[in-house]
Amino acid sequence: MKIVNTLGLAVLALVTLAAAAPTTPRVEIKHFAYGPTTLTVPVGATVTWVNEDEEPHTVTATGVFASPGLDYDETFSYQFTTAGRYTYHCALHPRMTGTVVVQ
Ligand SMILES: [Cu+2]
Repeated sequence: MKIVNTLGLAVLALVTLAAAAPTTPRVEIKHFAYGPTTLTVPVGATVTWVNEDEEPHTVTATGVFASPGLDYDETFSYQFTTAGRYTYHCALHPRMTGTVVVQ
């Protein structure tokens, strides 16, 4: 009985943790690449990009959002309120591309 109770508490703690975890997904820009390249988030999530390169980069989804040039350690955030597949790139280095899947 004691074991069952302990297990129940552990499960409860896990569920509480999951519910409390804020939805703040993060994309790191490093070595001229977005990581993860494809990020899947729920509708309503705010994604934050952080530039960890010494080179400036942008986060540009034409017609949806466009960050200014981000210097080292600068961030850009965008809240996705509509489901869909969003591809973006760096305006300064167009070969850098990434995708956010919102579902
Ligand atoms: Cu760039």
